[in-house]
Parts: sequence; C-alpha cells; structure tokens
Amino acid sequence: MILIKLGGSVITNKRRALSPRRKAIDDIVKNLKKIDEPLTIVHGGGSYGHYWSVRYDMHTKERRYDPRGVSIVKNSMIELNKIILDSMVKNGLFPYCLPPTDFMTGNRTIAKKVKEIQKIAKSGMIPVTYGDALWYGQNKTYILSGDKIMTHLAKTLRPKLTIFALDEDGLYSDLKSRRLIEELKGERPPISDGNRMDVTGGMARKVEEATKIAKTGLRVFFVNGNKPERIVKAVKKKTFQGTLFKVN
Ligand code: IP8
Repeated sequence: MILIKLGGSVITNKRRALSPRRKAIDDIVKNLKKIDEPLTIVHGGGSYGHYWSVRYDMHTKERRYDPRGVSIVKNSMIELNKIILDSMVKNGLFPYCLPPTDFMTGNRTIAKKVKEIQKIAKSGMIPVTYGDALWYGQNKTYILSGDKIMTHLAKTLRPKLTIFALDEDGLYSDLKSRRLIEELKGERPPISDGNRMDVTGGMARKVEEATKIAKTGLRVFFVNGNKPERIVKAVKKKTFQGTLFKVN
C-alpha cells in the first residue's frame, strides 16, 4: 500500500479562489497509473476549502461555526474532489470516493471503516478522501486537515511508503538558501510557516504529522507534486528526490 497526500497547493492555485490546476492533477494521475501497488489518496483543500474556511473564520478547533460556512466549505470540497475523481476515471484509474464522514466520528476514526479502506485498495480501486469540515458533536464542527487524515490512516494501513506531494521540492534547511534536506532521522526540523491562506497550518502541520508517522516506524517522503515522475521513481526504484523521513 502506498498512501499519498496531494497537497492543496499542487492541485489548486492557492493565490486565486476556486481555481483548480487541472493539468497538474492530470499529470499526477497519469503518473500514479504507472504504479502497480494498492494506493490510497488523500487531498487537501487549497483554494477551495481553505478559501471558504478563511471567509467564514473556521479553524481546526471545534466550535459552533456559522452553519452556512460549514455547508459552503463542505460543498466546495466535493467540487474539488469531483475534479480529481473525474481526472482519475478519464485516465483509466478507478477511484472510490470516501468523504471523511465515512470513517470518522467526532475527531476519531472508525477502525472497522479504516480497515475496509485496505480491502478496497487491494481490490483494484483507489480510495480517495480529503480534508473537510466535520461534525464534532454538541452543535460544534471543525476543520479536519488532510494531513491529520494521513496520520490516522497510516496508523492502520501501515503503508510501505507515505508520500506528501507538495508545491516544493521537499523541506528546505532555510528559506533563504533553499538548500534541500534530503534525509531526516527522527528529529523534527524547525519550520517557520506564515501562510495565512491555510487554516490548518500549512507546512508546519505537514512536518508535525510526517514526524508522527515516521515515529511509528513508517517511511515518509516529501516530494514535488509538480514533478510526479519523482513519485513513481520513489515507489518503483526507491530513489528519493525530495525529503525522506527515515525510520530509525
Ligand atoms: O488542505 C483542509 O485540508 P488540508 C480542508 O489538507 C479544508 O489542510 C476544508 C480547509
């Protein structure tokens, strides 16, 4: 099993509201077709979910948010999800759409449902889920990041490789020199992230979740989603052009 997160900055243009990057999506999908292993895909919100979450002041903290905001965020994620599902079908892949409400209750996973994802992936279909606005209970909702979903799924699915496809080559040691960190062993790199368009925490959140996943003994790889052949190379040839979180 390969678990892969398509970052919102790759699949949408984050600088413009509601703008999918259809070519980038198609390119990724065409490359994923070259992988002969069970896959599970999670995608982010980009200029869909994050755009509306910012507009309605919704965050990862569970609160009584404006119901109109909840509806609009959820609708926008379905819209973005549909673009990805359509691209997959068009390119000969068989997505199995799984809104996170299918395997989450409150802020916890439904173990039986997550195990089912494993079976769906092995059957030749590709489970596809995404970050979303979710019901928490007591009239509260919250924004569940696709990055958090990655950690939830990785714990049960135990993928061979957990991939985060980003709009960057990987993690940089500092933003000035843009020197790429090729390998990390257990340590959590210092990350400063000031992306206000991103209500779930951008790169800092990714690093936090990746570190958690790596600590459970799984390999995590940050790769440039605009160069999707690097995803294929990592899976097939085990050559990692990006940042690899190594298992100790
Ligand atoms: O882009 C958040 O998912 P992320 C989705 O993976 C929403 O953090 C609804 C903002």
